[in-house]
Amino acid sequence: MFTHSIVRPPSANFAGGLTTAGLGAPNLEKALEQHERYCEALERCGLLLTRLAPDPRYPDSTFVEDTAVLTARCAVITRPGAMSRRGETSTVRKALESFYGTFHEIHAPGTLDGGDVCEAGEHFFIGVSERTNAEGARQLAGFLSLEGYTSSTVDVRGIAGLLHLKSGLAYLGEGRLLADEALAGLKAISRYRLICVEPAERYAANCVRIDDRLLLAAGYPKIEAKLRGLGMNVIALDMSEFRKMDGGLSCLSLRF
Ligand code: CIR
Repeated sequence: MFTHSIVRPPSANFAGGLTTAGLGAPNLEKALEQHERYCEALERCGLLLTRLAPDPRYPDSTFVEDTAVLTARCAVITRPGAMSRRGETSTVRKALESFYGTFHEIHAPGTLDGGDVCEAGEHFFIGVSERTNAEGARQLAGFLSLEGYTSSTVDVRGIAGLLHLKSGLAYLGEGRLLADEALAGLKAISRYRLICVEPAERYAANCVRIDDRLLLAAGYPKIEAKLRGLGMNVIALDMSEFRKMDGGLSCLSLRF
């Protein structure tokens, strides 16, 4: 059960971050508004927020999820795959020091983005992607094993349009995974109950479950109806400005 979350609003130069979306430049005012709604939703789920100050040194730093992997027993500080994002980890680590006693850290030549790590109870799926290399995945698997967790790697490099594993995969609890159709055939996830997201709605595959609530991107009616039909308590959030910067819903927060 999560009790806390770390968030950081986009900085004034948010539009200068990395993107491949081709959806145009984000509107900062709208992004700040959407971020605030997102924070309110986390609070509605009962989480206590640590709000970091915007950091204009790193235009992508609102995507805090990529800087750490948080488990009930330890925090792992990542080494982001994009050079322009490497420095984002230090302020997040500082904020985590008041909550965690055990830290591990990904070291060179390993790279790992938190967006590639999907926690499913005591098991973790680790994506190998354009950002997370095999060495980063190996180091994380070692740390998780030390702490008593299991893990498996999922290579998403061949899947067009998926920046991170979690761009297309989310754990919904009770053995259920929400998955982009392109991931559905993978052996690594075959023993889970899959709820597939069709290509037109693939952005919504990145969602966040907090206890009995599900934070989902707004504007994807088929998957929203399907999840509501399964009894999920959906909170739909407009993510349009973050999508323009390749950001999914989960990447705006660290939850622990
Ligand atoms: C990047 O390319 O690194 C950012 N513009 C987006 C990061 C999104 N992170 C995530 O989905 N975990």
